[in-house]
Amino acid sequence: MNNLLFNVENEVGVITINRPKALNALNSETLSELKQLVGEIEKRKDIKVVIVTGSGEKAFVAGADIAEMVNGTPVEGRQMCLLAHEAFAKLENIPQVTIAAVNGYALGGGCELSMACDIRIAADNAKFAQPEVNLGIIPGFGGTQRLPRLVGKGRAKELIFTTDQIDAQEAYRIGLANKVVPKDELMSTCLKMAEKIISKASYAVTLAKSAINTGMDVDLASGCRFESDLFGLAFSTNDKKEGMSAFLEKRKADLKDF
Ligand code: CO8
Repeated sequence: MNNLLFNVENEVGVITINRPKALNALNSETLSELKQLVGEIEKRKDIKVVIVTGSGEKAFVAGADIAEMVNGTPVEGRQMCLLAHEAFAKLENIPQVTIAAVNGYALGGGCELSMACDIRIAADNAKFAQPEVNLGIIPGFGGTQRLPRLVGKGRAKELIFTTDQIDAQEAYRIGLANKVVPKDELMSTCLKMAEKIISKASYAVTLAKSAINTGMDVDLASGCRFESDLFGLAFSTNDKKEGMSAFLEKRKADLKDF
């Protein structure tokens, strides 16, 4: 991989977008690499949580690569957009929990990448924006769809129409960031949260993720029906037997993968 770093430790995989000279801007090659890497991670049972971050001090991801787009044709623009959709949808729906460690600018495609993760932890120097209409384009990596789902239609429209850059505290206030932490504590906070999630019944966490993701895209009755199917499935696991028995026997549960 030319543009990504990846390492795994203690069941946590860390993907680092690594194009610091371009503030980690996402070009087609990076998107292809991300799609391939996420496809590999999806199959790995030894990874329970994935953290996505950007290299360097300044940026998470400063957007799609403007230098690549400047001379692009409509067909090429659409292709890049579809490639990002595939990569981000894969990331959004992998069985593992994903945490965006937002370590600076999360602009345009960077904000969109963070929104394809389950949870966003922002360093106190993080800045979020959807500046696309300054460039004569619109958010094209899912931003027109995921931002309103996260912060509501009115706030999403304001951010996209004005291109206003918001700081980490404002992102937290509107529900875009789950937490704001001093920048030096960003990784340790993400790892601590990962450790907590890993200590739970991991198949149940995957089922809950799937129920939430699917439920957000369907009507309430269909979502609840899907939830009941997954709830039933959870009854087939050893972790359900162990978790409930441990509670009744007043001891700590020994939860495993299933
Ligand atoms: N693409 C390409 N290069 C970039 C990008 C980018 N998005 N952002 C920064 N860079 C490069 C700069 O060109 C510069 O390169 P060089 O040193 O060779 O001149 C280097 O990174 C450092 O950047 P700056 O000198 O500008 O650093 P500053 O500290 O002065 O500013 C900012 C930092 C504020 C982050 C500034 O770089 C900036 O405004 N960047 C662009 C932000 C932006 O508009 N992002 C949105 C891009 S569009 C997008 O994401 C659309 C997604 C959907 C696409 C659909 C597919 C077709």
